[in-house]
Amino acid sequence: MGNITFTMIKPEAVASGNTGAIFSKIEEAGFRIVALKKIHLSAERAGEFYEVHKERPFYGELVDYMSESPIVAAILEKDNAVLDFRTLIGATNPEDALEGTIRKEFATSLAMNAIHGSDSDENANIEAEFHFSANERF
Ligand code: FUP
Repeated sequence: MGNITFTMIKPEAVASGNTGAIFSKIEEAGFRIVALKKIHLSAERAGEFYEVHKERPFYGELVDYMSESPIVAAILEKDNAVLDFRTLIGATNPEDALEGTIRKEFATSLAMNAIHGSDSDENANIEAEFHFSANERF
């Protein structure tokens, strides 16, 4: 069993029909899907998820955006999952994302950057537990 990371396909990428294409890239890169679901976050749940950014100027916009329509959440497993997944998705701002990364191909702006990836093993576990119970993981 490798390490885990947590991801969300964000509202604009789900709404534009790119969920399957993004998961193809994720599986081709060697990640195993441990848990998967489509959910519409309430503003309260989205706010809780991004609590670390509460004082940042973009927090309100981020919460509105993440709760505007459904997301697809997943737990992924692979050796070195957190860092390898951050490499696969690319820089937070799609203008800085390298060719071949998910954000380069699917993100539309810094705010609407198509996908989330945990930034540490500790946060991967916190975020996975935020969205999935033990009996939803396989
Ligand atoms: P990342 O770890 O790459 O998801 O990026 P951050 O945790 O720094 O930011 C979380 C989300 O806030 C980003 F995915 C997009 C949004 N954001 C903005 O809208 N404006 C900013 O200046 C920075 C981040």
